[in-house]
Amino acid sequence: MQNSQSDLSSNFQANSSLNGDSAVIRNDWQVTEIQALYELPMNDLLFKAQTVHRQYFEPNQVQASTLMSIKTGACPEDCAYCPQSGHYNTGLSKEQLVALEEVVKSAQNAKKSGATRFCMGAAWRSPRGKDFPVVLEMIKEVKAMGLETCVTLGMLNKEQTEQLKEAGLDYYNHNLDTSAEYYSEIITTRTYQDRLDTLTQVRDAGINVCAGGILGMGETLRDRLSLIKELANLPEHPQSVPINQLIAVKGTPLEDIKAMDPFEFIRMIAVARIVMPKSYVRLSAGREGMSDEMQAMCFFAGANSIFYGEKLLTTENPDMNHDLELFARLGITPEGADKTCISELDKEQAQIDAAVQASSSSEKPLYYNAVN
Ligand code: SAM
Ligand code: DTB
Ligand code: SF4
Repeated sequence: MQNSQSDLSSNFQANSSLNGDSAVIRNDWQVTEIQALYELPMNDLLFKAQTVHRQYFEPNQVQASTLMSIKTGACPEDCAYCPQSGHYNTGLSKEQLVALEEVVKSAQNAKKSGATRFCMGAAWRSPRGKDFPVVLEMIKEVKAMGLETCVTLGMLNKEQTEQLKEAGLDYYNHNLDTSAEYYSEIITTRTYQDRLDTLTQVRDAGINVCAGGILGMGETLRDRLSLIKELANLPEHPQSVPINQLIAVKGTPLEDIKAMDPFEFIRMIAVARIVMPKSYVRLSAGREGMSDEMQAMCFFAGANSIFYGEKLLTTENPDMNHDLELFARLGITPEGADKTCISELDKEQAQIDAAVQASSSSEKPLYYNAVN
C-alpha cells in the first residue's frame, strides 16, 4: 500500500526533529537509552549518527594510524581473543623487543604512506624494567619525525605513566574490550578495575586516552551496550575509541566463533558516534573480513579513523592501495596526510602499472620467465 501524503509528512517531521538534536556531551548514559538508539530503524539511526558527526568533524575525512608490533607473543595474560597470549598455541614465536632503527624505518614508511599516527604495541601485562627506557626512546624518535605517537603496553604504574608523558606520548591505547559483566569470561588474569585504574592514570597525566573494545566474542547485545556505556561514562570521553571486530584466530579459545551480523556492527558504530560525539571512532581490527560496502556504511555511521597498513599486530589488514582506492571511490581524504608523499606513491604505482603493461604487450618480457 502506498503512503498517503499525511504519512509522508509525519515521517518527515520525525526525521526533522532528529536533525534538530544538538549533540550534548554527557557522561551519565543509561543502557536503556543507548538501547533505544540502537533499536531505531536503521535509516533513522544512521541519519542521527551522521547529524551528530557533522557537528564536530569534517564529514569526508578519515584519520589513519599505522600499527607496529614492537614485542610479539608469549604474553602472560590469558585474553581469550588474543593470538599473542602465551596460554594458547597460535603458532607465533616469542620475540624480543625490536630494535629502535627498525621502528624508525617503519614509522618513516608509515608517514610516507599517509599515516598521521604511529601506534606501537607490546604483548606485555605491563612494561618491564630494561625494555621500558627503549620504548621511551622510540616515542621520542617517532615524535621527532612529525608523527603523533601512541603505545599500548598493558597496565601502567604512576611513574611509568609520567615518563611516557615526558617522552612526548600523545595517546595511550588500553581497551576495556567488553562489558564488566562479561569480562571474566574472556580474561581471568586481570580485572576490569585494573583496566579502569590504568585509564585513570593515563587521563590524569594528560595523555590522550584511546580505549574501546571488541565485538563478536559471543557477548550479548546488553554486553555490547554496556561496553559503550562504560566508555561514554568515563569522566572524559576517550579521545579515540577503537571498535574491533573479533578476528577469530586458530588456537585461541574463540577460534570457532561465527562472524557477527554486519548490520549489528554498523549499529554499534552509530551508537558510539552518538554518545561520544567528539571522539574519533576507529574502525579497527576485522576490516579484512568486511566488504567495501560495509566499511562505507561504518564511515557513514560516524567511524572516522582506521588502522592503515598491511598488518595490524600479528594479523592481516587490507593493503594500503585498496584503502586509498576505497577512499577515492567514496570521496574521502586521509586527514592531515602529507599529500606530496601520497602523490609520490601514486606516481610509483603508475610507473609499475605502465611497466607491467609494457612487458605484457612487448615481445621481450621485462621479467625473467622461470618456465623457459
Ligand atoms: N597487551 C596490551 C593490552 O592488552 O592492552 C596491548 C596489546 S593488545 C593486542 C591491544 C588490543 O588488541 C586488545 O585490547 C584487543 O582489543 C585487540 N585485539 C587483540 N586481539 C584481537 C583479535 N583477535 N581481534 C580483535 N581485536 C583484538
Ligand atoms: C586496538 O584496539 N586494536 C589494535 C590496537 N588497538 C593495538 C590491535 C588489533 C590486534 C588484532 C590482532 C593482531 O593483529 O594480533
Ligand atoms: Fe597480552 Fe594484550 Fe594479548 Fe591480552 S590482549 S594476551 S594483554 S597482548
